[in-house]
Amino acid sequence: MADELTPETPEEEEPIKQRKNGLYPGVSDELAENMRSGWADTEQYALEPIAQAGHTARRRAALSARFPGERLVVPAGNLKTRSNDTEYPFRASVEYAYLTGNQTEDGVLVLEPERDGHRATLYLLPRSDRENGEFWLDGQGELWVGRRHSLTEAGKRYGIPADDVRELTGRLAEATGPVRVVRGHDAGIEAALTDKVTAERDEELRVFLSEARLVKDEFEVGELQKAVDSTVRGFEDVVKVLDKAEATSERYIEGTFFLRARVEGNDIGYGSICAAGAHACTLHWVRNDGPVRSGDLLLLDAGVETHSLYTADVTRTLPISGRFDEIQRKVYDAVYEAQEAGIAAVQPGGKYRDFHDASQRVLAEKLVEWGLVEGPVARVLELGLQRRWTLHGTGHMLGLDVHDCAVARTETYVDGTLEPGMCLTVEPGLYFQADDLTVPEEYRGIGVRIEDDILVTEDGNRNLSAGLPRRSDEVELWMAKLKG
Ligand SMILES: [Mn+2]
Repeated sequence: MADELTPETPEEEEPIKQRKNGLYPGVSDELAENMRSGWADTEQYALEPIAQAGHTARRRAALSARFPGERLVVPAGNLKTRSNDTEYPFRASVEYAYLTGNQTEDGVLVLEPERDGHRATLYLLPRSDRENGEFWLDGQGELWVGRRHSLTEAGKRYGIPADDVRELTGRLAEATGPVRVVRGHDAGIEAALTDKVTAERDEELRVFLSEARLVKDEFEVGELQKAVDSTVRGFEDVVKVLDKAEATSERYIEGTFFLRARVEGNDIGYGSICAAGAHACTLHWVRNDGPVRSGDLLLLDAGVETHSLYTADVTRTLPISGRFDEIQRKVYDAVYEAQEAGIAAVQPGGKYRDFHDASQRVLAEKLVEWGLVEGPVARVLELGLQRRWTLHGTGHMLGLDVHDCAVARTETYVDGTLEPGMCLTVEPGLYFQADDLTVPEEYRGIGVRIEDDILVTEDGNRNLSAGLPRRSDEVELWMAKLKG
């Protein structure tokens, strides 16, 4: 005899799915019947398209024109397990977000070739069926994860007709004709296409979508500005609580910035680097568990990501006490001068490499002037000797990824020409490791980076992050005002 928690399930009936956490070990027929009905119609009949719907349509049109007659498959990706039955927060693939504006896990954009262009379909999980119990008994049921758009609603919202994603792998397996898929996001979709695609042709699709993002449209520029504006407020938040950070650790800074990112945006765009003292010399210091001491510098490299997934990428190096000491100011002012030279070199029609070369030249000059490396400067630059202390490239494209357009070809990016609408960081730095015996002791443990987000315009550039002061005396004034 079965107890009431484990009812016998007749063979002919679909067995009830059990959640992994075992909250529903069994369900009586009466309860199952009860749960089917008594729910209001919540269909949203008057939905407006998302703000960027016109832009995503233009982006899909450019993609369609590049690959006529081919079926193109762009997955959003799936949830990734963090441990046992918990998952990392989901972030849609940039290719999918760029082309649809949608961010739903397991979503797939498919462009079907037609005689003229392509027909786009957004494949999504529809609303939960209340009849078969999936609404409340399945882990993906809306009762557990929240209401989804109906397919009709999604179609209106994103300006793309939507269909049931559970039908897609079958359709792809049966489909004929040339097809390409953006790899690395959805193993199930790739498995359905395995006999039909090649790595080389798929890579061409990925490269195209990376290069398409080099020049930002009006919507994207607006989002980047929003991301930067929130980031500016996040930096102000941090300065206001430096005394609390001193009483605790770098984690207080990380948490303070994260609060701003989550309240105003979607998230942080990358792990915040909250590096006090010599930690500033560790380029990707994200452990953020060190002490914050008055008299040291704080290198804060952080960016808010907007709800549409565009991120800022800003760095300031701040004196925790509010005042730079002599050697800190000397290093800081050199980096500032290098950044000024770099920003001035961001010009439409100019070479992408120009801003890097301009910044590196200034830094090499300073290192020679200070007697840390033997000149002349031309020799230092030719042999790259300054790199012991400059360490990294001077910037990168910015957008949906913090290091955006990463698979663009060298000739269109690193060896390319700047165009209006491109957005990049200019972020020179000088880093003297605590154990660097080639420099006088007073330099050791000082790391300085200044990073701004620069938009190439028709007649020059615009610093999107000009809301944060950069010159050393202006930084001190700004901090004094915020600390009160
Ligand atoms: Mn950066």
